Amino acid sequence: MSLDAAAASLHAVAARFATGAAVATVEPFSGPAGHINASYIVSGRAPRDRPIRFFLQRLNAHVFPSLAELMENVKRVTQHVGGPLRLVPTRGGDACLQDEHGDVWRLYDFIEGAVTRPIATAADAEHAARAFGAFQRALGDLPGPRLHETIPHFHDTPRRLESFECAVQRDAAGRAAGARAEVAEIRAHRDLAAVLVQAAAAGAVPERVVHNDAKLANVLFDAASGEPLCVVDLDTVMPGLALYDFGDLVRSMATRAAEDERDTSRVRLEPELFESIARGYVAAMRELLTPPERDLLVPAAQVIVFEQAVRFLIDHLEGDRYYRIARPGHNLDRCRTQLALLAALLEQERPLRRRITGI
Ligand code: GN1
Ligand code: MG
Repeated sequence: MSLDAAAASLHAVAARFATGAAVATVEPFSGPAGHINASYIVSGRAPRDRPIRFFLQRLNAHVFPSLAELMENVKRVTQHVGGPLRLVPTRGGDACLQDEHGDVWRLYDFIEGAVTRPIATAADAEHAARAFGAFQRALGDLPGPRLHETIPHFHDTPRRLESFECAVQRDAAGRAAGARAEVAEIRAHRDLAAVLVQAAAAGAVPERVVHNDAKLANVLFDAASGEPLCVVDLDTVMPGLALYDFGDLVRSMATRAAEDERDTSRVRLEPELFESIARGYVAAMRELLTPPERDLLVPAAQVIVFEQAVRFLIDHLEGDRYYRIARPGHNLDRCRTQLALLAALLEQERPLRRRITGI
């Protein structure tokens, strides 16, 4: 498709939503928009010539088996939680639309004056952890039916490990030899995989509606006040364990290194950041958090970081088909960062546990 044709079809997609505005431009979103969907900013004019913007996304049909079910979840969750994250329906009243190529699109109000944080300060970490805790709390009384599993077995770490062994055997992109050290390191930590699924199977920790991608980049902060505005990226909100979200909070905020830092010597675990995360999360969850969940907070961080290392390495071995990359070896760098963080979480387990006891 030529550039002009591409622009015209984006424009046509945006015009099919009930924005109440005349669409002027649709441009690729330049901010951090995740590794999975494609995001655009729609600018237009509302009545009385007021400028107005929207956030348009083309959903990734390779990653999510049923986009209709996914959108059913997102609609229910945004309506139940309230706040600034609002879907704009199509002119026909649907939550999303399918274009003539079969691509599925959704539109949100653009949240003006919001920023994400690439790296957390202690205050950000506490705020973001509180926001995710409050999100889980808000969804504690979501009326039935049970939400759809938008990606089945999403945090089934043992299953991820099996896929990893298959990816190593198949070596589809011919990269296994170049990742020998990482493959060995993952195998050395394989016992971690069962920790959370076993706790769940034994009935020690309850199923809840959780976010499942509780990373720092998925919290919008008010640019002026620094307060969190809302959590975003609700594609994986579904039944799961509170501990999955706590694990991702630690994964994304307890270090000042970026997820794709190339220099792993910079991937340090900051105990004060960890403590801020735990304080914010525990404060927001209050009595909802059971003693067994509390006991598993540190192991959960280890498991989720391990799982993410596994997932990045699978994608590297399979030729970067899942996560969008910006450079060769990107997923291998991401895997190494997770492994460095995992090593620190294992080494500092006792002092981290003490910090939780002190909260
Ligand atoms: C993906 O969509 P995005 O970039 O926020 C992924 C998460 C990973 C995360 C790692 C549906 O999230 O599970 O933890 O990348 N989402 C999906 O940064 O696989
Ligand atoms: Mg996502």
